[in-house]
Amino acid sequence: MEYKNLLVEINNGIAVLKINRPKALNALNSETLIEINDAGRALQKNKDVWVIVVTGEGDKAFIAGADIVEMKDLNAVEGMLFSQRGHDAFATLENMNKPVIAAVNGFALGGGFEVALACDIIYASDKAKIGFPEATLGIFPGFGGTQRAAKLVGLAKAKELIFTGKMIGAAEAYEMGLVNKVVPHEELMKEVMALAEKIKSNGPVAIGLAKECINKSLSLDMDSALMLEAKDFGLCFGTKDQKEGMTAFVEKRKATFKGE
Ligand code: DAK
Repeated sequence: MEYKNLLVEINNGIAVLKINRPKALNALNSETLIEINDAGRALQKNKDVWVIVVTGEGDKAFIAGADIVEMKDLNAVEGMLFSQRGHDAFATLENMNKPVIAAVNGFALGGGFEVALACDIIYASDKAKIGFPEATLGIFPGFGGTQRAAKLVGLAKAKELIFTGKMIGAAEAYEMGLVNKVVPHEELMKEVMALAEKIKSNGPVAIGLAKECINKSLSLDMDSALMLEAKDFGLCFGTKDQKEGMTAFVEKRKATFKGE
């Protein structure tokens, strides 16, 4: 599929997926949601990709939310379709068995911050502005924001952000636990790529399984979650990577993983 609103670059096992509508501050229209879903699925299947980075084109915005111009006149059926496109795209990012890092390079508002929340790790530029302005538009975060934000920062802080619609800076978002790290704007991609490289040096099958265990734990009781962990842990022992990792330790050398 040719993308109109996305740039996808793959280098040495790391894919950078860039939302490319800088004139609209990378706002998510239906077309972009379909493209994110398609690109995410392709990256999931691509054996040469081990880590994915999501960011926004331009210097100003990660994603300034869902496209208000498109949403404004939707009827109920179109609203449902828009919602489904969003849910498909977000589920693809969240459920792929590869780590996904959000590099928040500017405004990350509403559905835009919800994209970051569907990623596994969030690094933010010190110029980033984060918030859920939906209530100012008469809606509320509907791409998983009420759930994922509350799980990250607790109910009261998530409610404060969502009820007020206020924008906060990266430092406050970090203090709250909304983002993993804040870095100087110019250093963002360098730091994110270093993180991606660090993750890539480890066993990708094990990381994918750990991601599944952590994500599923949110909707499972402790016994079921531990059962899943035991099963996934066991699966590691069926991989060449586990043999290589432990053999390398015993032989006092660095492991070379192949994702097998
Ligand atoms: N949608 C469409 N266009 C947008 C946009 C957006 N979200 N954000 C910015 N733009 C466009 C502006 O209209 C402007 O276009 P032109 O006028 O140049 O044609 C261009 O980007 C530059 O924006 P500004 O001129 O406004 O730039 P400023 O630096 O002055 O302000 C800003 C930057 C980010 C503070 C401001 O643009 C702003 O407040 N933008 C809107 C932010 C926002 O409210 N985002 C939340 C959208 S609501 C759903 C689930 C979830 C959602 C929807 C449905 N379902 C389950 C169905 C999610 C909803 C949202 O995300």
